[in-house]
Amino acid sequence: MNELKAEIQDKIASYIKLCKPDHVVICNGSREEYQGFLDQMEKAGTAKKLKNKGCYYFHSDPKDVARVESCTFICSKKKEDAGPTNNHEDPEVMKKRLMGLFSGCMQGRTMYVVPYLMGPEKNKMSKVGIEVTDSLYVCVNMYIMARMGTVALDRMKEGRVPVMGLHSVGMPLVDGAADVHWPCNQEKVIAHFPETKEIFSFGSGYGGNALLGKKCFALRIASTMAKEEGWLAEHMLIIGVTNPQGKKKYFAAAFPSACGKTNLAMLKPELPGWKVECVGDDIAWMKFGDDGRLYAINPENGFFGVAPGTSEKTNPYAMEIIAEDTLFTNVALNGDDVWWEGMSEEVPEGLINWKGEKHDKNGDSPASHPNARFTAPLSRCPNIDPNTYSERGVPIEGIIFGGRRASVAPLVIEAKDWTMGTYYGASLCSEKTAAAEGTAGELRHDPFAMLPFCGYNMADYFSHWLSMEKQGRKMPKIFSVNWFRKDKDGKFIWPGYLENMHVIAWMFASIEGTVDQVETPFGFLPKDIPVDVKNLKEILAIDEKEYALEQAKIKAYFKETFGDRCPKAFL
Ligand code: TSX
Ligand code: MN
Repeated sequence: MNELKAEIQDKIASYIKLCKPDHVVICNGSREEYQGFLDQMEKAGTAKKLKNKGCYYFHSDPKDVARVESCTFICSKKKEDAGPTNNHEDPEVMKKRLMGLFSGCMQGRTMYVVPYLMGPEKNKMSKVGIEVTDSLYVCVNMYIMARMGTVALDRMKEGRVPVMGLHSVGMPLVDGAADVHWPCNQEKVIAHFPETKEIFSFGSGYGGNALLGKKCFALRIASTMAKEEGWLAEHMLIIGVTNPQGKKKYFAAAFPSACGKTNLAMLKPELPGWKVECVGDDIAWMKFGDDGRLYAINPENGFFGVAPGTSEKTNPYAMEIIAEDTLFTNVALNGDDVWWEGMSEEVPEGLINWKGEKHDKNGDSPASHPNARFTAPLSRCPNIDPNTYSERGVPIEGIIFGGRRASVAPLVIEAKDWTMGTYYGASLCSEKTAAAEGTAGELRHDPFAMLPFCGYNMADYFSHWLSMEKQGRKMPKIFSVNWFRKDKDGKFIWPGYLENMHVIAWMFASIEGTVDQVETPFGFLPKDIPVDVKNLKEILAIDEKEYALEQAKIKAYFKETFGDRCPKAFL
């Protein structure tokens, strides 16, 4: 730490003075340190060692189970710079509130200083951060999800400036008070300062609220950096696809939640001769190279995936990944093993649910929390792409936007140009499923699947995407897909899962220029996809009248939400 620039040391000293921890530990990111942290938590009873090698179980406070969007703020000087889709707070007002919350918040606890690198060690796009936290759970998860310790400190010594983040669970232990198994605070604040590139997170120990390298840095802060520096920070998976002739192309894809993004990232194709390899399942940083091609990296070093629904059938590679060296949070316990809804048809006897109680098989509540997670190293992925750690990144030739749509949206449609493709991204939406929240079938807009993750005005983000097209650049082709069309009886028409390979193969061939297409005003449709699916014709075509009507609704949403700041090309 002593080798670090004075400003960084001063900042950490100011965090110490504010939070008043009993001890301070600078993390080196070694395997031994990681194991030591796990042993410490096992001893304290906050982690349970599982049957499988290197696997541990954690469960949270029932009031701290997911990201808290209503407590997430973009603190830019001007409200318009946060835009209509973000919560905004004045930086001075928020700093004052934070000083109050963080004051003495680490008494009786240890402060861990976690230096980390987002992106492969040798890649120029990679960036450094420091997360200061009072949570060991955060430290072990950061060890898996980012490159932690010396590798990041070395970059900082070379002069790279870290994004600073201060995190506290918000439960000081005063007068020798005993700790609880999952400390947190009723009051939660996740505050981002895009102008000074700082993050403050208070009150939650869970996932995206607490692992600051992920959503806070790699999406919200990185998207503002990307705007300033002319690149893209996106909520996208990255896959490499090889055809039977041995030709390879990379795709990046954005889906709103509950569309099976992780399943697609780990696709195990059954189409003869085709290969899919995984670079990442959640975040892509992309930048045009000197050769005019768009290069992408996965800034993360692990998977923080939703466990329920993951099985040998839906995602065989994920099941292999989580067999060792994996941390589980809020899943059900099956003896010294884990279980979740969807893992097997049969519910095992004698489960302990995610709250730590005996599971009632005949009751209404699930054994695992619907947002239960696995944290596993990227390197455990059986189909990890060999270029995942490359110096250049991987060249993206196709960008995919997908939504969950029972009607209107076809299986796949290709944009005629970059502007139309950008419009596809901006129009991303899923249908509301629960009848409780508004009308089922009503559209829930989630532009670029970035609604909770864009660190600045979403309308400016649209303009930034449009501005990516320049002379001499080889623009990727852009596609929109929908695995979720239903027939008159409410049954899914497309089999999905492994069969999605047929759609990827069609997109691949389209980039090669070797498929027949049908031109419509809204993009190019496949003339045919060689696969035996009942009612296939119904999802390959669009009803132009119905489609035009929906476009009018989407444009009305743009106008109403973004007003004059919305790019004219979209209206
Ligand atoms: O992940 C999914 N994918 C992508 C896979 C690479 N899911 C799960 C979504 C929730 C996370 C899907 N669900 C997919 C899909 O392509 N398609 C569907 C809808 C569907 C569900 C079941 C069947 C068919 C389609 N089949 C039977 O029930 C037999
Ligand atoms: Mn995500």
